[in-house]
Amino acid sequence: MQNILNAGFVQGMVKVTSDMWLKGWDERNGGNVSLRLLPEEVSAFRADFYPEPRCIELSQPVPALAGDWFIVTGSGKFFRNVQLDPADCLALLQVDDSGLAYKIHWGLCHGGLPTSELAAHFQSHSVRKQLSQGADRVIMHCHATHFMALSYVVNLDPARFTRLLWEGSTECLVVFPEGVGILPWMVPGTDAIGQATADAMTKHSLVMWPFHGVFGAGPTLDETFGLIDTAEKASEVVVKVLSMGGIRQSITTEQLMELAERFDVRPWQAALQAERSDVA
Ligand code: 2HA
Ligand code: ZN
Repeated sequence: MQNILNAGFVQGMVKVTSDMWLKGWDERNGGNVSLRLLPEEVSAFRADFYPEPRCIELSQPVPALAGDWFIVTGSGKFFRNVQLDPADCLALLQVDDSGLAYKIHWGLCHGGLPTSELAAHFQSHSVRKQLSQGADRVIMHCHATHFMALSYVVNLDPARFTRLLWEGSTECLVVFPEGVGILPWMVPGTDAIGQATADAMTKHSLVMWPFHGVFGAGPTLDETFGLIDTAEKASEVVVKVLSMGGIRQSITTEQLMELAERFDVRPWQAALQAERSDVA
């Protein structure tokens, strides 16, 4: 039997949380990550499971995730500490067959609970799993600095904001052709913000929580980190451009359409036709 600390999914969570900390996106206990696992990925590590797993009821049922396994970050845990003690900072859990509760089989070795944003993660997983026919397995939340800074100055219309980011770097339209959804400001850690996030995830792989941060969805930890990193990079460019006096020239609608054709993506039409959210 292999040690679960060497499992690819534990090492992957260590790497991504460490990178996110180094990016400055996850101060204190900010941010949370969940990765859906297949039973065959988990079964090799049964020897490390708790003999009597803790069972915890969900505040909102997730029938679409019945029986599914997840590794998630723990509530109140600091991303900078995950690499030092993954068994304390992470939790391996399985949703029960009714989708009403879950059991913690490994991790949180000194007690505690999975991420306070579990509702947003599970509701979003339900949506993305179905939408992507099982391909999407990661939900990632962080406080990406420039992305959230923009929420204080730009028009918060999702199509106009998407257009602004697409113009912020040539690769953006290719990386997130379906654009960025935007919620109103809401209290975090609630079923309501979880439902609103999942609703936005029916159309977008990126969702802005204004004055707070970003949610991203993708097939792997690498892809989802890369998605948020790309949006954050474009946001940083836009922040610098605005600080230099604003946009004087940019990528045109025709050029965005050329990009879409070359890379065979279908960009969100509303954003392609939108006027950029211009605050200069
Ligand atoms: O505490 O980022 O949104 C983790 C969070 C809550
Ligand atoms: Zn947060």
